Amino acid sequence: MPVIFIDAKSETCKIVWQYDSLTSAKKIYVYNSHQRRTFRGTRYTTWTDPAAKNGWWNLSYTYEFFKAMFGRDSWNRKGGDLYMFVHYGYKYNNAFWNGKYLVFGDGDGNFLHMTSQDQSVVAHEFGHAVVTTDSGLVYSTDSGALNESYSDIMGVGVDWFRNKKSITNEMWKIGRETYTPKKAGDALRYMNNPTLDRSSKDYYPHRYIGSQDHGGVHWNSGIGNLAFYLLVNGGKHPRAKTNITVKGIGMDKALKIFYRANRFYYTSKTTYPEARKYTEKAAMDLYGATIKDSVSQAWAAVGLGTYTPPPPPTPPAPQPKPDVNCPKEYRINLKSQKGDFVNRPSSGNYLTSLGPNTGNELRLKCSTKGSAGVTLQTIKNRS
Ligand code: ASN
Ligand code: ZN
Ligand code: CA
Repeated sequence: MPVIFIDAKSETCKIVWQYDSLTSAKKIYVYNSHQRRTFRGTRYTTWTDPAAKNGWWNLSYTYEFFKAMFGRDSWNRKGGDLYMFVHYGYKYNNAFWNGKYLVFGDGDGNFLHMTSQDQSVVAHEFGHAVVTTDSGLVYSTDSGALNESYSDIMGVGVDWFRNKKSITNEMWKIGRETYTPKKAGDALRYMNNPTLDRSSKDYYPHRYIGSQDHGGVHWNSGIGNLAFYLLVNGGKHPRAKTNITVKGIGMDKALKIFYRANRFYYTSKTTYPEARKYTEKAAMDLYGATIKDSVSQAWAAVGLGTYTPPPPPTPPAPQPKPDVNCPKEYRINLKSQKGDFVNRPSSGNYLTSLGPNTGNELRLKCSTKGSAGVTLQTIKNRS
């Protein structure tokens, strides 16, 4: 049965959202942790609290995104119930997936504000549940950075989906709705230019290799994030670390490639160089060699390997210009030397005798094909 949401405020009462309630197994339960670090909260049944109401919507769109884009039914692919805890902890400046629940702090009002109200944050945490189910990318070093990057990618994906599949520059700013509520225009992470946050990396040879942040999972995620951004939008490395120009393929294809790589090829230990290989493979499966080339370009642009363009097709050998008078038949009377005299045909053309000649008449044919060599010289000498 279709469930249709209509924008009652617009004059045209536009449909803003619809889904089929019979095919959707979406089950979302929102709990209030009452600002304590507990999962013994109370379940919301009324929706006046914006942390719960907007949280529900953000998770609902996330579910619908995975369903519509990849045919995925919830985080575990089996229609698993979704439990969301809001107001978790006191001024808690974070959100996370704990293996069972999606958990959202209120933030302290300076660094973060109401994390459940941020679409990219809710989708990001759901992304962790998907990664855990599909590839199990271990949350440290390269595999951890790929895990983080996957969550950011799906975060921007849900934003795009919610915006009727139209990209804006703002969408590349992860966490912009919750980050520094007193300051406009900034974000937790910038997928289109990761080093803007002053901790993320955007070039694999310069990746963080220390032990903080589980081996830099939130910093080295910038490398994957930028590769994804370039794959979608096209262009070059924002800080000119490489000189490759990526041919963009748009959001829909890029999302499907990254989803498929994590779903079928990544393992718990996948590294960045392997991610290049696996996303190329996924691109080849889905769309063929040209799109796969864009994937290679995107990774090469962030310092993962090189990209050598396929050799340009060899230009066809120049074809001899046909003689202006070709093809044509000539008749020359040898005795009177009257008739159609012709110039020596240009190279690649042939004058062929159309013998047997009758009487004194020489009949010649000029053509671009042939083997005989009756030249004009010969004709003249005959006279
Ligand atoms: N917000 C952080 C993240 O999802 C918390 C965590 O789970 N590491 O990356
Ligand atoms: Zn994360
Ligand atoms: Ca801000």
